[in-house]
Amino acid sequence: MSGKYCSGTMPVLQYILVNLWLLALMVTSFMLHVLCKQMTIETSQFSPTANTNSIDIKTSLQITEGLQRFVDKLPLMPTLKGYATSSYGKYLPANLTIGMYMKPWKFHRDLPPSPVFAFGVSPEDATVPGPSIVAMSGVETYILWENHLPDKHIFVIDKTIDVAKPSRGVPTVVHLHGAVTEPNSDGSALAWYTRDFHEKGEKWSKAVYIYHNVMTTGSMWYHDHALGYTRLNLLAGLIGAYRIINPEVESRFGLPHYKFDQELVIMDRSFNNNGHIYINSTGDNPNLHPEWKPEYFGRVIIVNGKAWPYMKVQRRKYRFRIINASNARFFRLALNDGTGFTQIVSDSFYLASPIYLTSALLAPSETMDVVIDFSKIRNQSVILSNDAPYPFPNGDMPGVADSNVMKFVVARRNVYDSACIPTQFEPVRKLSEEEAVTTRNIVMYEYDSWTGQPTKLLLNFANFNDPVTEFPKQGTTELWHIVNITPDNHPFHIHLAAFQVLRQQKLKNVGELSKCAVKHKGIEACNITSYSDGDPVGPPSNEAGWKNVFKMQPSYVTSILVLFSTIHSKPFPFDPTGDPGYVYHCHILGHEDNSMIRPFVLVS
Ligand SMILES: *[C@@H]1O[C@H](CO)[C@@H](O)[C@H](O)[C@H]1NC(C)=O
Ligand SMILES: *[C@@H]1O[C@H](CO)[C@@H](O)[C@H](O)[C@H]1NC(C)=O
Ligand SMILES: *[C@@H]1O[C@H](CO)[C@@H](O)[C@H](O)[C@H]1NC(C)=O
Ligand SMILES: *[C@@H]1O[C@H](CO)[C@@H](O)[C@H](O)[C@H]1NC(C)=O
Ligand SMILES: *[C@@H]1O[C@H](CO)[C@@H](O)[C@H](O)[C@H]1NC(C)=O
Ligand SMILES: [Cu+2]
Repeated sequence: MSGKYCSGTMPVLQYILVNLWLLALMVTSFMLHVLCKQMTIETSQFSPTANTNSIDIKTSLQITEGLQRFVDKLPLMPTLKGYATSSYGKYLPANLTIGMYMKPWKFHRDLPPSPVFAFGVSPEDATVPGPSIVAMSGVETYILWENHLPDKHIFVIDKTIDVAKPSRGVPTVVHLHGAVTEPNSDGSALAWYTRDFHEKGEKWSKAVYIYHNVMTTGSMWYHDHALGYTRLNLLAGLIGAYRIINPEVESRFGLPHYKFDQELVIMDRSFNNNGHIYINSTGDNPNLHPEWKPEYFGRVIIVNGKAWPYMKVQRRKYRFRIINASNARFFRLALNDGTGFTQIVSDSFYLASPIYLTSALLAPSETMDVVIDFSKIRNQSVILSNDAPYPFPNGDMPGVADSNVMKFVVARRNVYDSACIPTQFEPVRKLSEEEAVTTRNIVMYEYDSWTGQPTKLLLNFANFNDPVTEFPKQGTTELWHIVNITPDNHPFHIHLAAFQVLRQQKLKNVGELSKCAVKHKGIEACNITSYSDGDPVGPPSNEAGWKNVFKMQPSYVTSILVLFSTIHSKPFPFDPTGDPGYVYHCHILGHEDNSMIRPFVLVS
């Protein structure tokens, strides 16, 4: 059944093992049940300090450090089917209505409920993250995204950046990250709307979005993208997972599926002692921007809406679709006993072949599918940990709180596991530099105040609302050089198009290059070659295939080949040209909001 791809157990042996397992299951299930129950009774008498309303970082951290880890069970988000099935077994398009609601949410057993913005089919069903949408490859999903949010936001809004300005209400617009979507359904930052479509942005054109689900398979996520609000709307909870399935392709791979295939949506948050999500709402340059800060880091790691949860797992393989939904925190994930795992998907795309890793670096908004084989774990539990500095790569090391992500409680006995990790997936067609019809330079630049605090970050020295400068021709490949002369690593994301990383070239004399770039408002006049430091390097092997986000290292020029068609070079099943176009941007949300985001418009 899993054919030539599979490197698992032999079929006859499998058959015997299945039968043995079924027998063993009947005998031991009751025992296991009792055992598991015992294992999860972890005692903790922590209770939060008296409920005052003081919004002060010390108290917030106190709560954070005092919260007991691994006491809440990992929630599995509700799933919504984005397709229907006819009586003949044919897959048909489906219509969904998903609302955005304000509601209380328990992030931890010992935290009071936090006001959040949550996606769901009703206020009662709304969750953080929102429901996981399961779409069928090649079958359209129509979604009416309804805004039911109140007049006032739960966070302070900074009106001094380029921001949606309704007279009241919370502006939102939904973008499906990694999707191949028509411009009018892509969630343009200017297509925002408030409750009941009362007020709308200048590029709003329709209420029901269409997702063509053209990709063969994919793990993606949906989130808010409203102008100048993205960082705050995501912080409030407007995030959810979305996957495109393809039974025909995936049954050949034989990977873990059904309940052994789960999303892990990871984010970081801090809390006040009254349970409210804490954000320091004084800007770094308050005279210029009263609230805006370039990054947000929380000290509590939240997985599927719970702080440091635990998950009981069987001693077998599981597939996890990990989505980094944090604002600015990078995660370098590892199992704390040194056991490795196998990465199979990077940013929605299967790798050409799986890669065994002992740790993996995930930037904000990046997604990664891994298989963890818990039969390899010797202990009864293992912790998924994080050791990425924040800001990445030169910031502080995480402490005891944020170095823990979640805990897997592993059952004692081995079970029969029919899932396997194939030795190869589909070959990835390598784009070549020769096929690029256009070359573009994109300079990442950070403006600082006299105190050295960032005041805004730009791409090519242009604001979001400056005229469009990129008009790629649909069906073509382009070579983009991303020149990062800021001190930060920026996860660079392009809507619609997938890309491949060609090379990363280190730069020297960046101060001088920076002066030249500022003087000419671009680097065309600066002879970038003369700033090369050493030989270029390729992407890491687990990022050598298709990508929709790539981490642009500071003082590097990273060259990528961008394909403006589907990855199988088929035309888009919709008109990708025209208004409101698409965007490319940094996925650190504070950067994107001010204003590391630029439009591009496809032409035919
Ligand atoms: C979805 O909605 C469209 C109209 O927006 C309608 O034509 C279609 O029949 C609906 N499909 C389903 C499966 O309800
Ligand atoms: C909030 O941020 C401001 C500006 O960076 C800083 O001066 C202040 O100390 C911060 N407040 C707390 C409680 O950390
Ligand atoms: C998540 O994304 C943020 C922002 O890009 C990044 O800083 C962080 O390292 C990422 N975490 C993981 C686990 O990838
Ligand atoms: C297994 O658990 C024990 C006790 O918690 C711990 O001391 C030991 O380091 C663990 N072993 C591994 C390989 O993680
Ligand atoms: C750019 O710099 C390189 C390396 O220093 C040099 O070989 C080349 O001639 C320069 N090109 C121009 C146009 O000045
Ligand atoms: Cu950035």
